[in-house]
Amino acid sequence: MKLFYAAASPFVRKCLVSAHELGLRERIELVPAAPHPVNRDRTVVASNPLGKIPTLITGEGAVLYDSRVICEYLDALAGGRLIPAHGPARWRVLVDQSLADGVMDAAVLVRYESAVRPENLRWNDWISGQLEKVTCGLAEFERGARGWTERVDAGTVAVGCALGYLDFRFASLGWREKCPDTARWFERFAKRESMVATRPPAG
Ligand SMILES: N[C@@H](CCC(=O)N[C@@H](CS)C(=O)NCC(=O)O)C(=O)O
Repeated sequence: MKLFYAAASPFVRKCLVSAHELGLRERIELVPAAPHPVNRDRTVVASNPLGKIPTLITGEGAVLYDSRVICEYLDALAGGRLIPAHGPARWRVLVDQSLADGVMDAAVLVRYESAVRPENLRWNDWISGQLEKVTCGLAEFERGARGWTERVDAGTVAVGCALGYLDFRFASLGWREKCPDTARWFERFAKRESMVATRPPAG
C-alpha cells in the first residue's frame, strides 16, 4: 500500500497510528506529498481530485480517502479491532472520531488562515470562530476523558492525534489547564509506541 504523506498532518498521523496499532505499518510505503489549498500538489490530485492527504493506494490499486475511510479500511484488513462492529460502542467510537476530526479540521483551517493566507486578506473573526470550535471540542473531550482509560480505538486514536496537533501548532493555547482529565489521559496515551513513532517534527 502507498500513503501520500506529510509528517505534520494530523489526519495522516491518525492513519499511521491506526496502522501501527493494527500491526500493518510495515505494509505501508510513505510517499511524501506537499498538500496546499492553493498550490495543489498535482501528484496527489492525479489520484485524489481533492488533492488532500491522507490518500491511500491499496495493494489492489484502489484509491481511498479521506482519513476515516482509510482507517476503516485498515481496520477491516486487520479484522476489526479499532471500530466496534455494532451496538452503542460503535456509535460512541465513531462520534468521538468525528469530534476529534472536527477539532483537527478547525485547527488546520486556523493554521492556513494565519500561515498561508496573505496577511492583508486575513480575517480575525473567522480565526476566532474556528478556535472556538477547538475550545468547545476540548470541553467535550474533558467530559469524556475519564471513560477512556482502557480504550484504544478509532475514537481515542483521533483524539490523541488532535491533541498532538494542538501541542505541535498551538502550544500557546495551553489546553491542559482547563482540561486536567484529558491531559492525564493524553500523558499516558502519547507514550504508546504508535504515538511516539508518528510524532510530528519539532517546530
Ligand atoms: N477530511 C480530511 C481532511 C484532510 C486534510 O485536511 N488534509 C490536509 C493536510 S492536514 C490537506 O491535505 N490540505 C490540502 C488542502 O486543503 O487542499 C481527512 O479526514 O482526511
